[in-house]
Amino acid sequence: MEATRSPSFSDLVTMLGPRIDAALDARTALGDGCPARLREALRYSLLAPGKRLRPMLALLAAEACGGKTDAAMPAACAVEMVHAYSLIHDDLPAMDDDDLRRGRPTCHKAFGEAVAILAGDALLTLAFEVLANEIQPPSVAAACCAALAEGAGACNMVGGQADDVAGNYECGMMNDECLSRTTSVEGEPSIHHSSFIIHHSLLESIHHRKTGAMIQVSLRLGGLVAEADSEQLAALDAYGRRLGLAFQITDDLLDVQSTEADAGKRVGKDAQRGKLTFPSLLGLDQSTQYAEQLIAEACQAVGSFGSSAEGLRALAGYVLERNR
Ligand code: GRG
Repeated sequence: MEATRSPSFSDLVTMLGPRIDAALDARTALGDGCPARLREALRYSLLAPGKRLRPMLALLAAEACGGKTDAAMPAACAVEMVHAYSLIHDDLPAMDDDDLRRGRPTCHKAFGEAVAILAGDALLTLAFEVLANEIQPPSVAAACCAALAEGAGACNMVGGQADDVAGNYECGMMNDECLSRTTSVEGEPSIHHSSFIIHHSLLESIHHRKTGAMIQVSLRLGGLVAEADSEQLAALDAYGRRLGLAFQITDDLLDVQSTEADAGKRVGKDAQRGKLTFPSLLGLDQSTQYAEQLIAEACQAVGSFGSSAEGLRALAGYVLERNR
């Protein structure tokens, strides 16, 4: 980091992006048993020009907690591998049915559905292989595997996706199970009588699980590698929870306001499908204000780290400004 001024997001991308890409490249050379087409497909999606936010969060969290970014690189690779798998599967005809991702044809468009499903499966399993083999000491590797499994699993990313796919945003489709696991940002119980609050809480619950949990676990892995104490981990969690929600709000806003060329993926699909989103619930201005409030709170949450969290603050600022 430069001593004279705080890094901007583009400084972070310049410093960390090529290191992350090289680390992902090296870990997907894969041995003789891997069919060439499977290797090609998983590398096609993983190495495509994504923003690398989750790996950056893992590295920056390690740095904030006094650790070395080199030590956190396997964790950074693991979260990007899980993220890339989730994008490949999300784009499949059975889910979001998308043709464009990261500015390129989606994996199944380029390689066919069967290879795309298997490329996602391979990335998911490779993530855990990388953590188990490369994180030291073994007790920290085990903690990282458990945390990533929890963040990516049935109660978080997969569960949020399942509710999303099932259309469980609709009031009429909400059942007791859905309501009982609905929580607010502060984690308070939220069985409310107002339909607005129910919709708002349910929307946050789905997005927290589908998108936010992977953002939160990226930070947690960085903290675990740096052997952060429980206070530091709690601060990273608080930052991540708010960043994840703000990230989703800006994703919803981009779906309304961006172009396919800028976003590198199809836009306008939420409205087309009549999906409940932050802009449809709160309107554009209030959604923007809410995202700004969450980012301010996220930055406050890591205030106690001082200058070692400059990178986390720069990344939080970028989430508000991003155009893709
Ligand atoms: C298939 C189990 C399973 C889960 C899918 C990631 C996901 C869950 C769905 C993607 C749908 C989507 C567009 C969600 C909104 C937020 C999100 C995850 C956007 C994509 O992440 P970015 O913007 O993408 O960080 P890049 O390509 O930059 O890495």
